[in-house]
Amino acid sequence: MRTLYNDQHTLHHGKLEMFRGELVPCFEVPARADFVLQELKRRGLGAIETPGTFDEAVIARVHAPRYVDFLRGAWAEWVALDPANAGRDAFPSYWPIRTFRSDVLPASFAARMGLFSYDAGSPLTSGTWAAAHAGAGCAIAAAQRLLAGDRAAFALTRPPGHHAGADFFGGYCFLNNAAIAAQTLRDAGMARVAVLDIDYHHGNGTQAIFWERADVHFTSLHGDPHTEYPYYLGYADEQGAGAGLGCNRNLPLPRGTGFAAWREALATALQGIAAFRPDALVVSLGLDTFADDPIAGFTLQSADYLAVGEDLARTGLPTVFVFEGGYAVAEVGVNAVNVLEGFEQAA
Ligand code: Q9C
Ligand code: ZN
Repeated sequence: MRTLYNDQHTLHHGKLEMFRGELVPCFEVPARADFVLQELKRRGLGAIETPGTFDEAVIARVHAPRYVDFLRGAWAEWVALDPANAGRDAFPSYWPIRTFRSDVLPASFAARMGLFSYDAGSPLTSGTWAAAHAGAGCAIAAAQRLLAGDRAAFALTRPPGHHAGADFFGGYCFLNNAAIAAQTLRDAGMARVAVLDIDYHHGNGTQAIFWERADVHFTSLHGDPHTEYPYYLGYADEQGAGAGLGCNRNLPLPRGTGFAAWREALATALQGIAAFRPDALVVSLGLDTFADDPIAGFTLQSADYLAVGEDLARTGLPTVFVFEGGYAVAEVGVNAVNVLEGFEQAA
């Protein structure tokens, strides 16, 4: 299968993130994508292409214009506050939680940082917009490969996307690449698209984007939010609303879950997706379900990812894979490519 990749991802390189009261080195680093790229080449999985310019209209169908405008100009605003800011990343410090207003767009940059985010773990850097924008282009181009008749395509993107909502960043995510891929398929005339999120963390952004929609089915397998990030969404009783009622499915699993139980949940997820009769599948491919991941709690082994790919191939659906989390940096390439190769062998 083809990989859509843009080396501009390296422009997003956060220095530190807030963790347990101190700033620690970022887990979400450029080397993650480098390891995946290297493994793709080593195993000759298929052509690796860099998309050219693209029509941004689909981004505006997923994200709020005032949020996209903010992201595009955020770094310049941050440096304008103090020239010394050029040497440090931007973090939010204030959030409009319940009882505050979110309809007013404040003039203050600090206030807008908080309005458009939900955690202090996602530094905004000089190259965040360029990298996220190029990543969205990869997601669009991967969706277009399906429209051209390919069975599958891989968007090798970072920063990741599934925690980003219509108008907020968080969880290392700024633009929701999986949602952008799904919307691209819808805009091209596919009637129904399913998004399956197998990152360790619940895909709260993707769920929120499609919450009231009947045309995009969202299913997520993830660590139980009672104990796992992002904590405030991802429970089993969240089924969608309005026209989208019944088009959202969460399968939370306890910290410590191993491959046998995880794979059973995957089978449950795939049955629900088949019942939706989608025209295509978008997989939010997080590899932080790996046993040695430093910030997650499942125990999948590298060989298990081959079986994951095989299970996904048996849906028979045209499939876009979108790279999400996975922080065991040295192993993330083997684990990601195992999924893709398992898929190709069973397809
Ligand atoms: N310092 C994705 O996997 N922080 N995002 C967890 C570790 C947030 C993960 C605590 C984790 C976000 C795309
Ligand atoms: Zn994750």
